Amino acid sequence: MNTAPYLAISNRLRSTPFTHRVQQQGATAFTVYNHMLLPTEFESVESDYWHLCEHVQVWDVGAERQVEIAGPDAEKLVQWMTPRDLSQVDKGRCVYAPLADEHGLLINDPVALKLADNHWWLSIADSDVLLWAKGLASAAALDVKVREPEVWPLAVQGPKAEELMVRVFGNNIKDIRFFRFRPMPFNGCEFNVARSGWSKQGGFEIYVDNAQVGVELYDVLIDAGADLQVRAGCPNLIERMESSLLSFGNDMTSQHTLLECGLDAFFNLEHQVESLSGDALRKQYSAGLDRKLFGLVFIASDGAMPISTDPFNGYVSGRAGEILGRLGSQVWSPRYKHQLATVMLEKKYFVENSGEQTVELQLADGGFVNATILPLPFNFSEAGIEAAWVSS
Ligand code: THG
Repeated sequence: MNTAPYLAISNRLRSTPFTHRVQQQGATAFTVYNHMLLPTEFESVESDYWHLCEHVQVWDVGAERQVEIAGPDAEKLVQWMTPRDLSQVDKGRCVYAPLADEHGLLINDPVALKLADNHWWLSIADSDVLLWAKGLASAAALDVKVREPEVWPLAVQGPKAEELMVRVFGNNIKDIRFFRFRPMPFNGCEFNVARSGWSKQGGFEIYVDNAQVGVELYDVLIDAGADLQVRAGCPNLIERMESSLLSFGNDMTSQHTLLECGLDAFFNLEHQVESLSGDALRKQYSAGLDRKLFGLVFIASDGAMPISTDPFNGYVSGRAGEILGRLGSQVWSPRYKHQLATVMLEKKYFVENSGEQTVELQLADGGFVNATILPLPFNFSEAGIEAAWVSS
C-alpha cells in the first residue's frame, strides 16, 4: 500500500496552544518550524489563497518564536547581530532586521520588536537564534538575559482583518500604524498587538503570552468573524511568492550572505554601526557578488513542477546540464498565470541592473522552458504580466 508518510509528533516537536483548534478546523498539512508545528494548508493552497485575498483568516504562527534579549547590554547585542541601524528605533516599533555573522552569512531574518530601552524581542524565522545569541553573550561576557519566553503570535490577515480586530479589541486598533505595536487588553490580559504579518493583504499580529486566554481569544475571533467568513488559515505559499516575501531556509539560507539574498535595503553601507557583519558586507559590496537571488517567471505545461533536476541539492540546470543556481521556492500563480520561482543565480547567468534577461531551464520531466529573470521584489506590471483579478 502506498500511503503518504506522516509526521510523528512528540514533545520535542512542539505544539502551540492553538494546534488542537487548527486540527479541528481542517489543517491538512503541517511543517516543522523552530522545532514547532506550523500549519501550511487547509482546503488547498489555491483555495486558501483566494480566501485570504478576499476575506480574513486567523493564523497560528506560534512557531515564530520570540528570542528575548534584556539587560544593560541588550542594545549592544542586538545591534551586533544585525547590520541594520537600530539607533533611531523607538519603543513600540517593529523592524525587519536580518541577522548575519562575521562573514556576512545569514543567520535568520526576524522582525525585531523594541519593548523598552534594552529590552527586545526577535520574532524569528526557522533557525536557532536562541543558541547564537546565548553564545555571543557568553563569549563576550555581556550583561544580558537571553531566553525564549512562552509567546505564541496569532496573526489576523486579509482585507477584513481590521474590521474583525475592531470588533474584538475596539476602535483603538485603527490607531496602530504599520509595523508599530501596543499592548491591548483582552479578558484580563494585555497582549502586544502589531499591524504586521507575513502577507501583503493587511492585518495584525497578536503576541499571545497566556495560553488559556489565548485560546479564548482565538475562539472569540472565529465567532466574531462568522459573517466576515473568517477561517483558520496559515502563511500561504502563493500569496507570499506573489508578494515577494522571502522565506529563510527556502529562498535564502545560512550558505548565502545578506547581499546575495538581496537584502541590501536593510544594510546601511555608510553608517558605521557596531555589527558583526558590517566589514564583511562592505568588502563584498565593493568586490561584487558571485551569485544573487532573482525571481524567475515562466509558462510551462503541468509537467513544469518541479523545475529542479537535482532534488537533493535543489539545483536548477540549463540546456547542457550546467548548474545555474539553487532553487528557492516555486509555485503556480493563479492570478498572474505564470510559474513563479526564486533562484540563487550564479554570476555568469545574469548582468546586474540590465534590461530583460532570460535563461533556458531544464525541467525535472526532461523538457525545457525559457524563463524570464526578474529582480526581486517581483514587479509584474513592469514585466508585462497582467493580473487576473477574479478567482477561478
Ligand atoms: N511576523 C512575525 N515574525 C516573523 C514573521 C512575521 N518571523 C519569521 C518571518 N515572518 C520573518 N520574515 C519576515 C519577512 C518579511 C516581513 C516580515 C517578516 C515583512 N516585510 C515587510 C515588507 O516586505 O513589506 C516590511 C519590511 C520593512 O520594510 O521593514 O513584513 O511575519 N511576528
